[in-house]
Amino acid sequence: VILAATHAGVRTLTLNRPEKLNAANDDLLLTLTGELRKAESDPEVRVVVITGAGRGFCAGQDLGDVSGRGMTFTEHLNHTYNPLIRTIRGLEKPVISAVNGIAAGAGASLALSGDIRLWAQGAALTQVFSNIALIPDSGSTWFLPRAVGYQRAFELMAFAEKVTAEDALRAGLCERVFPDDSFQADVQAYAERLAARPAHALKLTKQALQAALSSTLDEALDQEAALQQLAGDSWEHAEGVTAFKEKRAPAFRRQ
Ligand code: LHQ
Repeated sequence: VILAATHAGVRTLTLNRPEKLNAANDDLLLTLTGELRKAESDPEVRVVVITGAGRGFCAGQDLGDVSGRGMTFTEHLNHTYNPLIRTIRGLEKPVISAVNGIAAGAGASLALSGDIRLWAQGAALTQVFSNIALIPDSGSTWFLPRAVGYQRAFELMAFAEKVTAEDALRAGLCERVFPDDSFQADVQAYAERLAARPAHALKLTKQALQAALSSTLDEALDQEAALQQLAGDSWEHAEGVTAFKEKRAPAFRRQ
């Protein structure tokens, strides 16, 4: 259900149920979470990319799959989707959501959850939950209003309106849009550029940014002061300063 490969420090995890637009069953969700944890502890991996095989990114819960039926909705979310989203956000390496096609329901949440969101021109996002009279889950109620504001988020959720790549870029739901034809290569090139950045500093940046999303300015200033010490004590910082003085590019990748 998940294809995994590493090239040049970039671990790409591909949702692989293309005939169902990569709709998620428990196997896919638990395998993806397990793969993220493996990527975390693999020293070769500096950046993780999550993408989909075929024309879809992820169509959300597989509505034909019964694997979650022995559980309540709450138990199902706590067993599969919530650990996945928490793992993405808690990972000490950057995670890129590479949205190659339609992202619907919990698939839209997955698309929104990356530290960086790269979209193909033909991709789209839809909060389809209300089509089946459910509420947005897997973090959508948290991610979407932070990007588009409360009322726009409510409207997108109420009508399951499709957001195109162009609109997503304008609305701050993605950072870059690449042509469909070269999407995979463009994502890999982007991810390799990210992999060349200082991994330890990015880990601390991810931590500081997430803490700041739910803190006061006072708390954020304290958090920055504490984490800056860890960054400042690192070999990466020494290398960055030396490289600046020597007027050369810093070498942040040692493996
Ligand atoms: C699918 C699916 C799918 C199965 C396309 N399942 N087969 C829910 C419940 C419990 C606990 C936890 O949380 C959740 C969270 C959720 O994610 S709820 C939302 C679940 N997802 C949906 O309701 C999306 C349903 N799909 C759609 O609305 C459309 O398929 C979209 C808008 C994604 C794409 O539309 P099209 O591009 O027109 O493609 P299609 O509809 O023709 O789909 C292609 C095939 O994929 C088709 O199969 P077929 O055999 O007819 O070719 C679909 O049945 C299948 N598929 N989504 N979620």
